[in-house]
Amino acid sequence: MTRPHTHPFIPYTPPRLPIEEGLARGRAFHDLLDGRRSVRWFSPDPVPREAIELAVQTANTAPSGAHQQPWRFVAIQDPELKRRIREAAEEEERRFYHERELPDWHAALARLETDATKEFLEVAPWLVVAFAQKQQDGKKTYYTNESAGIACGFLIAALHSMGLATLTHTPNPMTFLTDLLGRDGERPYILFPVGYPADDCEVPDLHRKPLAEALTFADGLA
Ligand code: IYR
Repeated sequence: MTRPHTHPFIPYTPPRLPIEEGLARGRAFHDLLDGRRSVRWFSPDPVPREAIELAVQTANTAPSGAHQQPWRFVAIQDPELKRRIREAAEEEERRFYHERELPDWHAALARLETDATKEFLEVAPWLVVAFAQKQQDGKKTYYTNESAGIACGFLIAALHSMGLATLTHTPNPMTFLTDLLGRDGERPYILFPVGYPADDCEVPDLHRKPLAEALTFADGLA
């Protein structure tokens, strides 16, 4: 077929999998991701730079609004910088937990037993901070948050596939990261500690909601 393109297009014809094989791969992928949990207790064991590069390379395959790829990941292993980030994050968290009047939010978090102490920001061998680029070269980006969010999802899956753990940590507000990391004009989006879970790591006993609550087949007009 010849379509009247005004920009370069290339054929995209990935091999079609027999459906049995597709479903088997889909089940294996689900089982892999179903084994993922957000971790707050990390081992200090080192993680090679290559694992971080690979995870970000995978995040970088995410679809994005107008293909603007409005993300930037900053990877940190310097102990002094991690210490400064922990200090600033804990300052924000102390306000969040002890000064701000947010009873509903605090109640919703109770089962996670989180508090203002963020030891993992120093213990995890890497911190990876995702920034969302609201602008690029002075021009607005489109669907910035959705795009950055999808890229972060890919990052989380890539890390898990390598046996690494992470946490979608969002100190609130996290503008201190813009200053500490010198990323003017970019919005700190998620802070990911990355490493292996500690030998005595625990996670809250939480469960995925049933498929019937996550999926509705809309058979016809509502
Ligand atoms: N940023 C705080 C509070 C917090 C908020 C949500 I939403 C969570 O899912 C978990 C924690 C903290 O990191 O402790």
